[in-house]
Amino acid sequence: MTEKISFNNRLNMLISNKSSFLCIGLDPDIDKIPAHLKYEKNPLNIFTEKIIEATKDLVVAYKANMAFYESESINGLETLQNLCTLIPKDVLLILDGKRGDIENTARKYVKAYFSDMNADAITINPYMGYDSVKPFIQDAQKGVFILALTSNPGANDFQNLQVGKDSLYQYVARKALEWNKNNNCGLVVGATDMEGFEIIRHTTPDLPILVPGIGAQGGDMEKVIQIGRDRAGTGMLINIGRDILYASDGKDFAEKAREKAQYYIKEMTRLVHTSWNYI
Ligand code: OMP
Repeated sequence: MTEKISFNNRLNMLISNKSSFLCIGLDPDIDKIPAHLKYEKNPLNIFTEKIIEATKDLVVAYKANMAFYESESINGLETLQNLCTLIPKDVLLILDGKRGDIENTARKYVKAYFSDMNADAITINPYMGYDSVKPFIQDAQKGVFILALTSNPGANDFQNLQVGKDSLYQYVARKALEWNKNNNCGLVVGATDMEGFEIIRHTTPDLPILVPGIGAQGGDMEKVIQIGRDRAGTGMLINIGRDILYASDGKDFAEKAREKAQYYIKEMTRLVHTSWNYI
């Protein structure tokens, strides 16, 4: 019988055991994958398989962004289904769909992602409120990462608005704390607004944070390592997509992706040792 452990505890155990925060973003773009693969029946699938094969012993998690699969019709959906079977037991699979809908619909997402595809966690958009989030957080073993402060320019349109004394993103972070009764809620906080990041970390000292924005989007990894960890020195996944996936556009793409992933892990370890835990 497998031991039941909450998503957040499992995540933190894996981070500790692997001494790494690396989450590779599986965002395979048909226009960016190496040219020699384009003659294959399903180029996306081969690319995804090779990247997973080359990096699966290095990562804590993969985050597969649904858009890159859904945009390739049947080939994309087959690739997504296949990739869900390729993830080792000691690696987490996060499906990134940023879902959020009425409860009746949310239950269908739960079935699709948590039961059928066996993902460990998903990203959700909290805009529709608690009843839209509730179905995703019933099973303690399955986690959610709730959008709080995103890395895109439009983050400023709503997320920085004042709600009483808080910014909206801080209010969302407080809500996530309230919803974390099963120890399976985390937040998405981009690496592009470090002031906001720090406020969120102080508001929720122990919630896991999924951090996009390092690599292609130019986020500051040193600062993220300095302020992003929880009080135990865990509680954070740093997602890197394009900078690893497209490390080479030649036949050595998987090997080069592995080297890039190794570079990031080394860099994370170095920064952990040269920075101090801020909380
Ligand atoms: P790279 O910029 O290629 O490393 O990929 C970033 C990934 O994180 C993409 O899948 C984005 O859709 C996603 N993302 C952001 O870039 N910014 C955010 O604020 C939130 C996400 C996300 O929820 O994953």
